[in-house]
Amino acid sequence: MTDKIGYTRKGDIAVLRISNPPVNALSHAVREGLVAGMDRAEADDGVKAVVIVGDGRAFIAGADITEFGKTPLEPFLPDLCKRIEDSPLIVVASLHGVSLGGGLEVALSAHYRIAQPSAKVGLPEVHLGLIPGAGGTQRLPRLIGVDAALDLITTGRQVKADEADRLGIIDEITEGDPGEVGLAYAEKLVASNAPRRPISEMEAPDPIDWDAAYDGTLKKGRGQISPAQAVRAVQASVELPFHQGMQAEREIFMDLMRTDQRQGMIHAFFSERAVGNLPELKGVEPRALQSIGIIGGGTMGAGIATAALLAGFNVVLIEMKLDAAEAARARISGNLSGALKRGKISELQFKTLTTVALEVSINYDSLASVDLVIEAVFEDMAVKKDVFGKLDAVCKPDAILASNTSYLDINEIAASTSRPESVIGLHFFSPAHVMKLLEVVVAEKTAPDVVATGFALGKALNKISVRAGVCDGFIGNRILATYRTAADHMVLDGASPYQIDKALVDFGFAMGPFAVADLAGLDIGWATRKRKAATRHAAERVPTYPDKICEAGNFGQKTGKGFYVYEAGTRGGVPNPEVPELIDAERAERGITPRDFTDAEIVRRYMAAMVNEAAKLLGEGIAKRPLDVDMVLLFGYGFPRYWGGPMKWADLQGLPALLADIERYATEDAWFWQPAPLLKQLVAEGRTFDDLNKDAAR
Ligand code: 3H9
Repeated sequence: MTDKIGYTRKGDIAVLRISNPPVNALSHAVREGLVAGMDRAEADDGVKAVVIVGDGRAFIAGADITEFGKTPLEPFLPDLCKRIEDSPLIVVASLHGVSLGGGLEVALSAHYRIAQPSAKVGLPEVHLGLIPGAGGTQRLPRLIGVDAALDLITTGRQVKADEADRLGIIDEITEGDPGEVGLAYAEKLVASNAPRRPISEMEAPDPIDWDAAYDGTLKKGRGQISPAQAVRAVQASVELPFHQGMQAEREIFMDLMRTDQRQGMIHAFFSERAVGNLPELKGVEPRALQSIGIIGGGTMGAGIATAALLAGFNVVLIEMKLDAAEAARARISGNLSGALKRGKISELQFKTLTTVALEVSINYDSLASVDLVIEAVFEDMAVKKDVFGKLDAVCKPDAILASNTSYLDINEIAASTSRPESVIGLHFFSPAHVMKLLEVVVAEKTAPDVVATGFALGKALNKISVRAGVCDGFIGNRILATYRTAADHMVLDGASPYQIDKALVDFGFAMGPFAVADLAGLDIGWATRKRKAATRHAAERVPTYPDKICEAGNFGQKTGKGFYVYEAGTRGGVPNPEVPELIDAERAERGITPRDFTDAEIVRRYMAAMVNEAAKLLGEGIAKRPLDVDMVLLFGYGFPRYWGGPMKWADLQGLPALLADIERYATEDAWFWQPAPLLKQLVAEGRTFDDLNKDAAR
């Protein structure tokens, strides 16, 4: 026995209690302890049944992810599951909290399962680039059939106890202490002479059209391979005897363990948790937050208001005129009725949120007692300064004043108030009640407790909050501007916007950059180009054909035409035939002979531009850690999760080769392709971006 497993006996029942905080992951010592516990129970005279139960907040959250990539140590998890299932004693798993991955697989190797009403079960391995590797793909289909098992395994979704009961995953739901409930259930089973019930001995389920299921799953995965591989493993459960199916599962599991996708997804898992954990905020208490003011009730302001209301804050929204204020209220109600329809809030909550919790006003005095104000008005420094001046005058002294600007200088905004230490950037992404990313922009004088409050707000709103420093575009939009420029250059040199979009969607992005531009509105890029024209370096290559699209009144989806043409009632657009003509004309004007680009070259240049700019940001301290950049791109820019983020992607490709490519591109355009000093340094030292993440965690 190890100290991770407690052994107690009551009558003829032995109880094995797992104690491996925080979530009882199946670390080596837990696996060893469970095997030893089974040995002891079987040797313990008179014991007829074993109850396995978890201490703390979960039964078992799965295999210990921190052990992945290291040499596996015996006993392996599939062997532990076999050891449990093969026991001559009756084995009961008593589930509470979550039973995920290997946790559910342990439960499936028990002969009976009882659960708390609040328990959740699932096989989320696909989210880590894996498949269940301890019999989940072999036992679950035998227990609940192929269709239901494939649904759970290929989506990784968690199901609550009632659904798990309906599906037949668990046998009983009983509220109470999991140890006692499990014990009582085991006593009942023993008293009624219930048989052992090994799932491996159950009949194989009926087959389905495996190739169709595989193809459909592969397509849905948008480049992610593990869900489709899970189909093949489930197929083995139908076509092979149990022990051979287990071998097939193990082979697929081990193959996936060696993939970049597994590394990328596990990087994403840990980074998602590390991103809000800033060394500079250790021991810093956030300010109290109950009520939030919002200036501006357009799409962004209304989205932020919706998110804040759903998180339980009182909201005071300020607009300039009464009709605009009422329009803002209508927008928020519209957003909230979406939440009502999806069952996220009740009718009563909807009523409370749209009336009691929300105040819409045209008078800044209504903000006198709010704890934090988020300004979401027009992107113009003079307008922002005017708003901040008014806020500074009416808000209580310790109220935090935040700007949702996406590129303006927060230092300058802060300097226009009497409380620069209480000014911060909170950059939401539209629609703000849906998008997960929040950039917390820390200005020169922002106080640590104000930064901590920004992060506390992000957490309350269920966002992934990332610390950013002040620069034009902060982390996300500054990097976007650069990789978008790389795409623009490729168009000038011979690629079409449509080939570029397709190559990047095939790489795994949710959308390509030109489709994104159409969605955001082409007028935004147009305004940025005009704004930057005065300070532009002579060597910068900026295409003019997109200006011509805008001059004709075509701003993308909202006008029905941009890079694509959008027919009413259809999703997505078809290429706008006018665009290639405009591009041809510009190439002719510039004397460019177009050349072909392969899809691989498109991806390589686009990604190289992204990584190089990110490395510059890191070198400047705008982003503190590579993982911060990764999370911005993952949660705000549709970057494929299975690559872990651009910095993880770069590590996986190898930094020396990437730097060599950037230096080669620089022979064509030395201005744009200036290698980031940090990238050169890492290559010289033989280090990776992930090494910098590790340095930061020390
Ligand atoms: C698997 O089982 C493979 C098998 O099929 C086959 C094997 C052969 N391991 O998320 P939280 C840590 S694959 C190690 O903040 P919450 C987590 O990093 C596994 N550590 O809390 C964090 O650490 P820190 C399949 C883990 O309440 C702390 O626990 N299982 C593991 O919001 C708290 O986590 C999964 O994929 C783990 N398995 O959510 C489940 N899980 O405090 C993955 C968590 O230092 N886990 N930690 O930052 C989750 O989904 C959530 O963590 C959970 C709790 C729902 C459990």
